[in-house]
Amino acid sequence: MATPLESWVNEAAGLTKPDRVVYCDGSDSENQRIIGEMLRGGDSFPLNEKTYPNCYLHRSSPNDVARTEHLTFICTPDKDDAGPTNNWMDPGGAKHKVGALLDGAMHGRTMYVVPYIMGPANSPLSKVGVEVTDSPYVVASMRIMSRMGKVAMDRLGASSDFVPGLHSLGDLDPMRRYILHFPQEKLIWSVGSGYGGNALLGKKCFALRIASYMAREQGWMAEHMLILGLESPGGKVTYMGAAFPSACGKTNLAMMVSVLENQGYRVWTVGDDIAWMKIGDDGYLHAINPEAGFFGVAPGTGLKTNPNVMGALTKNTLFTNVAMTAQREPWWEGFDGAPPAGLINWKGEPWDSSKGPAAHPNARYTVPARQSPSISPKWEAPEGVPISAFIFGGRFGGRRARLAPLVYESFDWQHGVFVGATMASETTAAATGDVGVTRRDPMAMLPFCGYNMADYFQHWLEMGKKIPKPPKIFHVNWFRRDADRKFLWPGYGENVRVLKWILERVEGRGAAEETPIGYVPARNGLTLDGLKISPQALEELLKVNADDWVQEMADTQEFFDKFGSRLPRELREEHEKLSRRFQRAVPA
Ligand code: GTP
Ligand code: SPV
Ligand code: MN
Repeated sequence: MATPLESWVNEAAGLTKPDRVVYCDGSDSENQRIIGEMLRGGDSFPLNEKTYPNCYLHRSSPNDVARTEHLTFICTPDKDDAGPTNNWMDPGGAKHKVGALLDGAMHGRTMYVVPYIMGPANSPLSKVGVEVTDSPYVVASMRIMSRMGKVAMDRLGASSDFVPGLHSLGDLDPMRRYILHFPQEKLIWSVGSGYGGNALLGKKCFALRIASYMAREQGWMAEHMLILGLESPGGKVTYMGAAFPSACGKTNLAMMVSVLENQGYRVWTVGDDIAWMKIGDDGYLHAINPEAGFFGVAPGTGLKTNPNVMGALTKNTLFTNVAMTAQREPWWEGFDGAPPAGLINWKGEPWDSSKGPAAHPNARYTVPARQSPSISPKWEAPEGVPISAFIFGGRFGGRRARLAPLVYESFDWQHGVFVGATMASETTAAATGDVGVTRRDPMAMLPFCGYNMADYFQHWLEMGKKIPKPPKIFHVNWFRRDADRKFLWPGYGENVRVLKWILERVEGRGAAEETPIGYVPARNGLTLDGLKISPQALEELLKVNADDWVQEMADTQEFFDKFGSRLPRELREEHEKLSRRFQRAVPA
């Protein structure tokens, strides 16, 4: 008798018609064969074996360098269950249309069957997925990003409790590219892309879109959040989850080298992108990182801004769409210093400055998490880590660049949900389309929520009532600019100063000042020793401009109206409370 896994694989093979089917066990010898296949494909290259052992450069198709949100669909029988922020297709229609593209798509190719666990192998919070794919690059990436192969087979056994994902490169034509999610069936189909979140189906497709749907059904949370532990003098570690939209600083914050290390404040990395959280026996929300690796943005990450990341990347790393030096070493804008002579750009051409950036702005590294010098001793704890604070944030342009102060604390959980729900951020190179356009991105989940966002808000509100010791909720803005458009805050390792204030607020200390939007640090609240920042810049960073917020509240109204009567009443209530607080603060 075939197991449920085998039955599904046979069905997928029947549709895509590969020449052969290979079940992956995750072993080193198998990995060597997969890498060999990847190199034979012609778009991957070994890097310098002395300085970057077991590292490879992969160049994806130039039209396939980022997630494609307009080609990503939630397929539910009722369109309203996908909601106004998702693209929707009827499940039957979607299978008919995309089934035609998958029909025979693997002809002449190998179908790899990749069983994987999202989460530590021995954690009750973890879940099994199975991806079939015709891309050896995807297999090699999944081996870094998840617990893959035998360990997953052992956990699954003959059970049908797994999330199947069918992936084919197809012909890589964006006209024939679809990323489909069937949340009720817990099924994923992806065709026409070999890049990142479109193709490594355990990440955004399963761990966020399908998992967010499961989480609401089952009373837990799947969030686009890094997880970090802040160690304070004496060795106590306080865990925080932070949701920033794509390419807005999660990996960098999670792996930060603290400038306050000599005072005993140090950051430990549990996860850099996704958190699965469940209420623990101790009343805290406990988080695990479902991933085993980091798929991080390369440009802007350098020896000065983030030595921890750079230290992790010198072995066993796959680089995608970075530039390569004459010594066959990876390079990108922000690496360290000026571009070296003899660079080959991400497209494989000799580079000069007339050709634009040498690395693609969404160039990435795929690295095992355990290689980070900052990896937390608790990063694979089966029970997860207790979360004391949630932090929302983003990258802001235009008027918004001076809207949110460097940091503020919400009044309570319900207000915190409002703060997350009304988040906005600039679009980045992580997805195709215009960069720098400010849009609403609630809880950084706009591209990743597998169901109606209004119901997602409701789920957050309900979780708040159920968690005996709920995290306090904060909002940060590392990207506030002055009149000359220069960043007012140095960011990166200096962000620990803000984390320290957050920790103090969690512990009921920390000097704060009440404003209509929440608590901001009092003038003496932030630890600023050793930082050169002018009193004016600090004033500007912490300012709450009433005029800007009045405009913001009108925008919020418009955004909320999209959800009609499905929007939770509590969010309208918070909106009204906010405007009353401003009226009180600035009497007409
Ligand atoms: P995804 O993997 O797409 O979800 O992105 P992410 O949120 O992990 O973003 P990441 O940390 O990779 O940062 C993306 C970009 O923001 C990089 O170019 C960083 O250099 C830049 N960045 C990160 N942190 C800071 C900061 O504190 N200040 C400034 N100015 N830039 C930052
Ligand atoms: C993001 O875009 O939020 C990422 C990168 O983490 S990707 O895996 O491509 O979605
Ligand atoms: Mn992400």
